[in-house]
Amino acid sequence: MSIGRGALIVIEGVDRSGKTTQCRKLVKSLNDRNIRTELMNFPDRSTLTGELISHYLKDKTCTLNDKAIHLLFSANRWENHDKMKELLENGCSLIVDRYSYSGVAFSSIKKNMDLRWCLQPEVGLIKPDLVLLMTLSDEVMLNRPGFGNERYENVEMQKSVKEVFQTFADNEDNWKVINAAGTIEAVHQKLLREIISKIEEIGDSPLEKLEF
Ligand code: FDM
Repeated sequence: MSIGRGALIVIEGVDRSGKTTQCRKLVKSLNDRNIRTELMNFPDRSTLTGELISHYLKDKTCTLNDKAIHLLFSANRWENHDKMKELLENGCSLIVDRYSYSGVAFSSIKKNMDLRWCLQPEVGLIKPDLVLLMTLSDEVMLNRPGFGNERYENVEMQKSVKEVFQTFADNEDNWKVINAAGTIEAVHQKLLREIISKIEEIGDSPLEKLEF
């Protein structure tokens, strides 16, 4: 398929919804169809801010002001902004495992954190062409194999994050909800269909910036 610019596709969802597995499969399927695609994920732990973030997530005794860690997650995206723009402008699509919306969701549910404040550092980043929200009922989410050991990997936090994601899905024009309860292959096919149709639709339209 020949396209102008690449598409920015973001996959969001709670832990255990299968995001990471699906992102990898999507990149492979798109490349197999000659749609040049790369995988990215946030937080990108390979950068300087990513190392700090990874330390914060792994070491629950690490105390860091909630606004400071929020800005670090955002800075981690800004660090990758120019590279993303260049790849997209050169016709490479990106499948991104978490983006600004995870940033806003995980921070804004904390005590004394204001949603509007959390949105601001994200303004101006590249707006995804499509955000696919992988949803699971609480029941299915709780029956999937256990959480890891990092900060935020607990049921209460995941339930609250799920609500913020749903609010985005209800209000943002670029969101689509995908039920993640099926088999890996069935969910993959649903996601792939949405992405291919979006890539066909965007053609050479200019990249847009996030605004809230
Ligand atoms: N997370 C992720 C945030 O709190 N803010 C962000 O901006 C992003 C991108 O980091 F609990 C949280 C979500 C998750 C944790 O993410 C690590 P991965 O996908 O499990 O590595």
